[in-house]
Amino acid sequence: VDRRDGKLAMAHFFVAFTALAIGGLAGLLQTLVRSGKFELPAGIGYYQILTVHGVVLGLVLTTFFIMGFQIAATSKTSGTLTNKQRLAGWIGFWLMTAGTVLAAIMILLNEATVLYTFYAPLQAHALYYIGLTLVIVGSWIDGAAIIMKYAEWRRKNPGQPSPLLTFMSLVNTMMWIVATIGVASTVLFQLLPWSLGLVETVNIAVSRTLFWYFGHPLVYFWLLPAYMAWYVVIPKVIGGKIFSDSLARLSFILFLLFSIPVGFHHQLMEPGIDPAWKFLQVILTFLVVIPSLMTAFSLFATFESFGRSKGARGLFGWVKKLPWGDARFTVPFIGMVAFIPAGAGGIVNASHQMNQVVHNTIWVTGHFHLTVATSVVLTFFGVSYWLIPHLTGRTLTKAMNKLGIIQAVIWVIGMTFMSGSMHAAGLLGAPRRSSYSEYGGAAQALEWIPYQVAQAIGGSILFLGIILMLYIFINLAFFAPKGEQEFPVGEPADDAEKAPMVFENWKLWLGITVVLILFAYTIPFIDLIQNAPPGAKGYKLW
Ligand code: HAS
Repeated sequence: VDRRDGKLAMAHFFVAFTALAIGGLAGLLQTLVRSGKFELPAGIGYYQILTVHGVVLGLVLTTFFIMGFQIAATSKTSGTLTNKQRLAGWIGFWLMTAGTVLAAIMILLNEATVLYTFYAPLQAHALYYIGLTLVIVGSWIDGAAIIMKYAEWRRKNPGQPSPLLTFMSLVNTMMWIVATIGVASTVLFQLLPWSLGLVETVNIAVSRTLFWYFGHPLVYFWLLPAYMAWYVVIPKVIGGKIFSDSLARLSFILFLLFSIPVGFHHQLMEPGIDPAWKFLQVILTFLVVIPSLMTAFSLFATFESFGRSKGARGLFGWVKKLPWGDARFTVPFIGMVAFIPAGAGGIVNASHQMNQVVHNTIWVTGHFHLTVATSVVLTFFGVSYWLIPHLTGRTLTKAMNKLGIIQAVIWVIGMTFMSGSMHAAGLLGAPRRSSYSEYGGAAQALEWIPYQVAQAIGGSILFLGIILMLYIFINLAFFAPKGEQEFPVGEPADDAEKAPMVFENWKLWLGITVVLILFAYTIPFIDLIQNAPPGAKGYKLW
């Protein structure tokens, strides 16, 4: 990657890892409070800390890391950004950073204790919403750098499929832009005027629906960069080939189509939405599971083909041939394994009847600590081990490589305690998003307490993992020996056919995406507006 593009990507990573430090500390404090053995000092509230944790890790760490990674990946595979493209990247970066700082100040002042989902009736200071708007608009401009580079590559290489990593970055960017229209609408047209006192009420059901229109593709926006590493980088790291370039493209296109019209699976327990539309969106949710199953298949195939090419025999002989001592492989691999129970939990959530058991319990928190906070985050750490030194002109030493593996093992131990006990306590009915309480000595609540102590133990172990990760990051960014670290980009298997050009037909894919969204959401939105309770009708738009 060109040094100038590297600087842009690194700027994103500095913000991302600062977020990791702040958000990780907030997470530790939360688990300690919930264990009942610790009280927050200086009048700091539990929900304030919970908001810091969710916003800073769920929204800031992820968005900045992903944008930085995708810029580096596009620059590597489609060529150095032009000055105009890089300028878009920097403008986007600074807007996002300014918005983040503004939102963070409001949370620290306790003026925006609205959790990371920030939906009504919780209300924040207007400056918080303005901060979020800057982050969203900034991310669009940042993403424009990738779109412009892709368009330029296609112009220069007519009739050729674009480089796989660029293609994947583009799909994720487009999915993000389509999805953020939902959250931008509720922020700009509902929450901001409401917090400024311009309107007295807002239609809460509409605001939550707009949020989840965005909220579900948001989780795939986190996941797809991990899939980029799994599909393209890992085969090269292990010395193998990409199982199928076309299958990888198809799975990304399926994510674009099916990620968005599924938000109702977060609202299955909410009134005001006709069950028939919930049913439809549940079906679409099961369709969006398919590209993940394709990914699992493809990864097993990559690993097995590689192992067999090295002479492995028997059903699982290939496992022994994988490079277990290489953090660039082992750390994301642990993330992949975690995604098996994580995804199974997601399927439980999406099943309407079972959702009634787990909704709003801490099971859901356990689910997303396996998905985003293990599968995705460990993959991001695994990517950092080669990408940060690649961008800073340094190398990953043996000692740091070993520390990387130790870090992942610590993470898994901490997460097994924390997420495991969250799942278990959730099945016993423990609510999510609640501080420590004995609920007046209720027998059921007493059952939750040992699990909450286990969560605190897990949270403390995870915090150690965060300190170790920050140490590795600082080493790779500033102190590791100078040298050249490879940016591993896998190649398709020798007998692979060229990817068909239909994958690059954006009119077709974006067209189907829009049709599916309109199909899944138009009538429910009309219902929500028409059936709004009298108070909500006070708002002139909705
Ligand atoms: Fe989810 C709630 C359903 C995936 C994140 N989810 C959440 C929330 C978050 C989140 C943050 O239907 C909470 C939001 C809030 O604050 O309220 N989720 C799903 C489904 C999937 C899913 C069906 N979620 C994710 C991913 C996330 C994420 C990914 C972040 C990155 N989720 C739900 C539902 C709710 C929900 C409901 C609402 C619950 C409620 O009531 O509030 C699917 O996409 C999962 C498909 C995945 C698989 C696994 C495939 C396995 C692979 C690994 C292969 C491994 C290999 C290595 C090859 C089917 C690809 C193995 C090698 C060996 C040797 C073993």
